[in-house]
Amino acid sequence: MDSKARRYLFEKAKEFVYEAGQRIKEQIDQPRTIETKSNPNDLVTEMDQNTEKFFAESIRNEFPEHRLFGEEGFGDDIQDLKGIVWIVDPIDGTMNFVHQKRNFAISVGVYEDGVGEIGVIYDVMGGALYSAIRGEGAYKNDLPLRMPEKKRIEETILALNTSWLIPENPHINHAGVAELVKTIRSTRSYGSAALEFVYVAEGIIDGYLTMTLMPWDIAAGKIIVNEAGGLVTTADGRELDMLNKTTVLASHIDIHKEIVENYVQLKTK
Ligand code: 2AM
Ligand code: CA
Repeated sequence: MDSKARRYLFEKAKEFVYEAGQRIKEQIDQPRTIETKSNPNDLVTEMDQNTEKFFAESIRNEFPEHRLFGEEGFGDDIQDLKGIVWIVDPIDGTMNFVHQKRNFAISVGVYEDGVGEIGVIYDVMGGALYSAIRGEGAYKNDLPLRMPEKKRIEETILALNTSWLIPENPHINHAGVAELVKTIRSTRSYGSAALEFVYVAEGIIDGYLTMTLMPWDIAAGKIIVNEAGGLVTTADGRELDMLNKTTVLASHIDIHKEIVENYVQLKTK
């Protein structure tokens, strides 16, 4: 895709995201229909579904040759990333959406032949639109995002769920995570992967370590963190798989290798 086509796609992605966000805001205080998916804490509402339907209709109208890879199943059956694929999470942080009515995001990544071209993450209630075009930098609204020049592990704030500190967790050796928590300055848990990515890009936290994300949780965030100068891999330092469930370490470049080599021991290794 040439730069003009990419710019047009970017403008359309932002237009869809703003409109979807407006619809969510208008209905934020309406009663919710809440169902559960993979487990009793994996929530979905009619708003997640309606928002994804809106993206499916908008993309099919404007770009009939593009495909949609969405969390709620209104997209295409995606087995590969050939051509242009929109990877969409209509509401990232559904638990926050339901319980807190804030701290959730719409996440849209556009990939061409597997390469991330455009990332848009909208903090709907906070009113911040984070975005990036490959090679053109990352932005929060109109302000360029740049991570700090240098970062030492002792001065790191890391986004992390406490579940990785429970010995029985099936993914990571909890003792390594506990050592990491003791070493760094502090942890945070925001409950929305998309927001955790953009906070890394913004430099208000320095890393995000997690074990079970899906492509729609990470597609846009990866592009935005990369464009802000950060590194995004699996928790053991490999390239991300944008088709399957994955571990993730998104962080400042100075601390990435140290976290992978000294603290992460995956149980599946
Ligand atoms: P969601 O709200 O779109 O489901 C919470 O720590 C973060 O992890 C959220 O971004 C949430 O996205 C994501 N998440 C929660 N359960 C998940 C699951 N079973 N698989 C993948 N991602 C999940
Ligand atoms: Ca979601």
